[in-house]
Parts: sequence; structure tokens; C-alpha cells
Amino acid sequence: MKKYILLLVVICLFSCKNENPVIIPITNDKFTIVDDKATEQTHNLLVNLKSISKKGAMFGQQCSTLYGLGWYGDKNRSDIKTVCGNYPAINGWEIGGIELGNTINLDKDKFDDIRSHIIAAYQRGGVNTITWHANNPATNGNAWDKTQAVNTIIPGGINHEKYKMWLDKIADFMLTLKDSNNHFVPVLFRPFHEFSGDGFWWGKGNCTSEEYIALWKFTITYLRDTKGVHNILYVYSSDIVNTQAQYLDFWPGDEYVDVLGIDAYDRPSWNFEDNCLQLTRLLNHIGILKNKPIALTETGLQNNTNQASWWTQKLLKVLITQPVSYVMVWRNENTNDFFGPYPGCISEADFLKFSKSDKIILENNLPKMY
Ligand code: BMA
Repeated sequence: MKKYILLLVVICLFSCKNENPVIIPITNDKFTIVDDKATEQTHNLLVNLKSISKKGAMFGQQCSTLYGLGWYGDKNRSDIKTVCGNYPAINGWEIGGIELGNTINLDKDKFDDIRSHIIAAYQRGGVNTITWHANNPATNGNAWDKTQAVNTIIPGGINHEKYKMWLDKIADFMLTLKDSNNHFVPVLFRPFHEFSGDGFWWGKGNCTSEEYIALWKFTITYLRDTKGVHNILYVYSSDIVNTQAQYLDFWPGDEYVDVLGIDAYDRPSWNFEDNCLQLTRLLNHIGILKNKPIALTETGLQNNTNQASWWTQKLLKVLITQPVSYVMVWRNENTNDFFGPYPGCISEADFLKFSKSDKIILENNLPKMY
């Protein structure tokens, strides 16, 4: 019976025209979570991520409360909050460098600061997600060093023991994420992102799909079963893709993924509204098949100096038609590398309008997530 309902949904999905909002009921209600020993809060986060998309998309930014344009480390500050009065609902953090035992990440942010911002966001009711631009384990070069490495760290590889020590460092960090009640803070961990492109040593072209899958499965089983880390939801996220097959090329199996993501930035060759809409429709389709929440895990128009209405005319148009659970723009590093709004930027007024849309969820209008 379920098969027929699913088929109906799929037919309905394909028969809907682009301009019509697509609201698709979730019919496959079997709940699955990667870690069946996940803490109650982590479990609740996944349940609520699935349902929040009926209300709207949580909006956020990488490193938003740690720094922004012209400031670093100020208390209770975020460029998003300065522009619209509210903190992001989803907060992104980067732990590249943790594997080396460093006290700062590759962007020179202190892990102690990252930890305290994660805990603070959680205690305010917000959600945190973590990326890992891991060094190349075969060469000790950075994440962009494309020398083949995945085959050296999976079980049987010459750097496998070294990789286990790297994961020990990640586990140590995850296990220090505790609130004042001694509860673990859940995080959405998004390792080995943008796998469909060849930008990183773990991307397509630099490893086979079998190697990537072995790496993904080992990483999860080691953190979960060997190290006993139970405050993680796992996010599988590609770069832009054209087909479902391409998206699922590195798929490790339904039982190894909690959330489906795509990173899709506005780019010169693109009509963002159309192209990103197509992508999120594809993601939504796969999300229904897999019964998992979907997210636009990275997006933005870098250094926007000429599209004053990008937020409402481009991004919002995508978000209002697709049940995306969250959307995150990358960091405001400096005036030559920013993705979010800031006071005085060209899109400030439009961002304020965007933030007031009933489809956009910031920290102040987040339902209880845990
Ligand atoms: C990338 C860039 C890099 C940065 C990395 C990790 O997208 O912003 O400069 O080192 O993310 O934060």
C-alpha cells in the first residue's frame, strides 16, 4: 500500500508546474535515525527538523555570532542580529584543524570560542551545524590538496590508525559540548561535504564512490560505537548536481544519513531562482523517497554589491516553494569575502524584509527543537 502512496506522490511531484508551490505530504512515516542511542535532545532535533519545514526554513550563517564585518569576538553580536534584531536560527561552525590537536581552526578561530558559541546558541534554543575542512591525511596538505587520500585512511589503508587518532580528537570535542544541566548539545555534523565536485581530497575524481562510502561508514561507526558519541546527526551534502543518480553517487545507505543537503551558491552563469529551485525540487524528491529532512546547507551571493533585492527576489522565491528545513549562508569574513547582510550593505533593507517573511525562521520564532 505504502508503495502506491509513494508512487502517487512522485507522480504528483512531477506533474506540478514550476510556478506552483509544491506541498507534498510525507507519506512514508517510518522514522529512522543513524544513531539509535542518540540522546533525547538529538533525537528530538531530527524529529523537529522534519516537521519545521511545514512552517518555514530556519535561516542562519557560518560563524555569525563569533565575527562579522569590522568586528571579532564582541559579546551578543551578529551581523544578522544587527540588521534585523534576531540571532540566526541555524549557526555554522568549522572544526578543520581539530584533527591535528590544534587549539585554533584553519581560520584561526579558537576551539574554546567555537565550543562556547555552540553551547550558547543551544541554550538560547538555536541549532548548530559543523563542517570539517580536514587536512589531507596522506600529505598533511590542506583540504584542497587533491592527492588521493581516502583509500589510505579507510580500514586496511596505511593511514588508518592515524585517521582513528583524528577521529579521537573529534570525539573529544563533541563530548565537551554540554549545557549547564550536563546534557550533551546536539549538532548537525556535515563532514566530507561537496563530494560531487573535485574541490576537496574526498570529492569525486579524487576517490571512488566505494572509498567514500567506506570512509563515511567507518567515520560514523567509530564515533558512534567505538567512542560513544551520541549527540550527532549526520548530514550528507553534495555540491550542485544535475540528477538524482549524481546526488546518490556516494550514498552510504539510508541508515547512515540523517539529513540531505546541497551546497548551491549563486554564480555568474546561473539564474539562481530557476537553477536553485530545480536543485531543491530534486532534493525534496529524494528527501521524500528517503523520508529525511532537506537543507540548503550552504548558499549565498558572495560580495553582493549590485543585487539589492537578492534575499526576497532570489533566495526567498526558492524557499517558499520547497520544504527546506534550514538554509545557511557562508561567513562574513571581510569586505572581500562576505555572504550575509551587514549594516550599510546594499541588501540591508531587503534582508530586513526577508527576515520578516513568515517562511523565514530566526532564533526568536523557532519552535522548541529539542
Ligand atoms: C571556505 C573558505 C575558506 C575557509 C573554509 C573553512 O569556504 O571560507 O576560506 O577556510 O571555508 O571555514
